[in-house]
Formats: sequence, C-alpha cells, structure tokens
Amino acid sequence: MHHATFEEILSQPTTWDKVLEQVSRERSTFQKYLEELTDQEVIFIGCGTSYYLSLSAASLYTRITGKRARASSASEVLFYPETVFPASGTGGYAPVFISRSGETTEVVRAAKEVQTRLGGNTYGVSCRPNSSLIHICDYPLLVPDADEKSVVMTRSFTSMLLLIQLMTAITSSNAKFESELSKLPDLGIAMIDKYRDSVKDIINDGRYSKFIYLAQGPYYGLASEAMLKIKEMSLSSSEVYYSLEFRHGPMATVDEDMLITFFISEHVREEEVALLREMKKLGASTLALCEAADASIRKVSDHVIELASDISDDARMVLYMPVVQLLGYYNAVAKGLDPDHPNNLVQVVTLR
Ligand code: F1P
Repeated sequence: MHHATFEEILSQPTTWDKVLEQVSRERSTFQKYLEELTDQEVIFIGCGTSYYLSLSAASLYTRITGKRARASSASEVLFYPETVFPASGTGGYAPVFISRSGETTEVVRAAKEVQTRLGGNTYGVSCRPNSSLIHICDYPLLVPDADEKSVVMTRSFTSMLLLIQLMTAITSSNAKFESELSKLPDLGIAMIDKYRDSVKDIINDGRYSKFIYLAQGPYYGLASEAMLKIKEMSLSSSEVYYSLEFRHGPMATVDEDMLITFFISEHVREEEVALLREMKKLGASTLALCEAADASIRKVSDHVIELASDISDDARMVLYMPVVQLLGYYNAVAKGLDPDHPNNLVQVVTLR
C-alpha cells in the first residue's frame, strides 16, 4: 500500500508540467503583476517548509536578477518588523508571502501587518485560491494543481519554487533561464525512475540514526527542507548547515551512524568535494547529490545521485528534492511510522 505522501512525491514532474503550462497561459497577467517589482527589495516570507522555500527563493532571485532579496520567517515579521522592513530601506519593499494553505496564522497576520505598515503591493504564493492569504494580497501567484492531502509538503514546495523561478525569469527577461526550466518535467521523470529504488536501498542499510544536510547558496533552503522532511516523517535526528560551516564545530559529532548528504553545486564544487573527502575520512557515510559525478566524487561517496541535467545550478534546484523527500519517506516506513500522519503535526498551524 502506498501512502498519499509517496504518490505526491512521485507526481512532481507532472505537477511541474502543469505549472509551466499555467504560467504560459497566464503570462500577460504575471508580467503585469511583476511590473510593480521595479527596484524594490523583495522579501520572501513563510513558515516551516515555506520559510525554507523563502531562503532558496531569496538567494535565487538575487543571483538571477542582481536585485536585493531576503527571506524572513513570518513570526519575525510579526515580532521584529523593524528588522525585516527597516524604515531606512531605500526604494521600498515587495513582500512575497508563501503558504501552501494560505491559512497559517503567522503568515496571514504578517500579511495584514505589512499592508498596514508599508501600504505597498503584496504578493501571495499559495496552492489555495480561496485562502485568507490570497484574499489579503494584491497579487495572487497560485499553483492549485500542487495542493496536497498530506501533512508534509513535497510537490507544493517544488511547485511554488518553480513558480518563483519562472517569476524571476520573466521579471529579468532571462529567456535562457526560462528555457532551462521548461526541461524540468522530463528531467524529473528520468531522475525519479532512475533513483527511486536506490534511495530505498540507502535506507535499508538500516545503519543511519543521524542525518546531516550540507549546502551553500540557493541550495541551503533545499537542504533545510530535506532536514525537515526526514525529521517530520521519521522522527530522526537531522541537522542542516552551510557546507563549510560544518567544520566549525558540528563535525565533532561525525561517526559511523551518520549519513551526510551533500547538495553539490557546480559553482562551489571543488570546496564541496574537498569537504566530502574529509568527512568520509572521519568515518561518516556520504551521499553526494550532484550534476556529474567524476572519480573524485565517486571515490569518497558511499552513495551517488547524479542528475546529469545539463542545465544550470539555478535551474536544476527542484531536481534535488524527490530523492531527499523519498529518503525521509522510506526512513519513516522502515521505522514502522506512517508518513501521512506525522507525530504531533497538523497540515495547517492555526493559533488562537
Ligand atoms: C507551513 C507548515 C508546513 C508543515 C506543516 C504545517 O504550511 O509549517 O511547512 O510541514 O504542514 O504547516 P503553509 O503555511 O505552507 O501552509
């Protein structure tokens, strides 16, 4: 019997295709919404998975457009608005609220606060058109086909990220980047078909009780989401670090019970592979998620997932996610847990 979470993970390439079709259909509307961005600093805001999405979105947005962007949890907007939107900010701000449900209390409250405090335009990214967040925001950016039955977010994460990637390509008139994004559904199908069983094998080794995820730049938000997935679904110990930060203390915990997953980019590859080599020497087991695995990677990796996408670091982002989502899923199943009903969690966090 497969769980709803499993089906939703496998459905991602189809959902990405629907996002691409939708943006192509509604392109003129998107372009009108995005004209308002001009030189404003874009602030991506969310909670949980949607906060980690905000981290990747902010890094990606600046890399592609050259314009300022930051990420904030919705709770920080509520309690420390002056640090997220300093009055001295020049050129104004474009807040982009991200929420699968559009009903998370902190996000809805933050959207209301920001509209009162700043008065400018607000953007809402969600899977649910009739949600409170979308009713509040000026510009709705919707991916309803990516909505889920599950508590944990999987295809909603990658589909809202793809929507933001497309938004970034359109606002910067970057046709090359947009053309790379159009290849993701086919690349996703090939990658899931090739590796879905090897991910199960990684877990069925049954040796890992601690999971570390390492990444730099726009991949840090992806690694943070990978950390959350295995924690939410399988209740395992999991941590995330900027790759080279791991040496500055946390590597003290490396031992044979640890699986370290490296989100290897072409941009920082040399340093990331050097770290991979060092961690292997310390006795960790290593999983290298990379575009192309040469001998230097294979020699020090217990497990290799090679994307072979032939598209850029920034375009390739969502392709890393099905593998790490399945890692959390299979670890939960191996521990006799139900990924569709994670311990203590609900699909939408609403506060009094
Ligand atoms: C955010 C979130 C999820 C988490 C759980 C509770 O939801 O924290 O990240 O996995 O489902 O809600 P949303 O604001 O994106 O709907």
